[in-house]
Amino acid sequence: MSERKDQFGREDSFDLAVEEARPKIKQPPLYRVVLINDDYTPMEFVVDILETIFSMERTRATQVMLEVHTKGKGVCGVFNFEIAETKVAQVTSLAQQHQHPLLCTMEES
Ligand code: TYC
Repeated sequence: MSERKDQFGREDSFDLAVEEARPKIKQPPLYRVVLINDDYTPMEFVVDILETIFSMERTRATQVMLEVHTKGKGVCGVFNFEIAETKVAQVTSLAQQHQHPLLCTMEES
């Protein structure tokens, strides 16, 4: 046993086993970025958005656009909060610049 003196000169033992609390760690939440259908945004514009902002190949971008067009909404990708928020802002800004009513939102996945 190791004997040492504490700050008041008392003998004390310092061999207590102290277990550190396990850090409570959790995976950060992920968010689906979703496109909403409307009657006015041109199909070509939506395909361009999916290619440029979501890095999709043209074939995939066309599939996703058609899914949104026929089902009302569709997922463009799943990202952490900051990236999802940035993509939504980029889509919204481009749609506004071109005066299209295209809506893009995010939902926790
Ligand atoms: N429905 C639009 C049209 O017929 C195309 C479209 C697809 C619009 C997807 C929005 O998120 C959207 N021109």
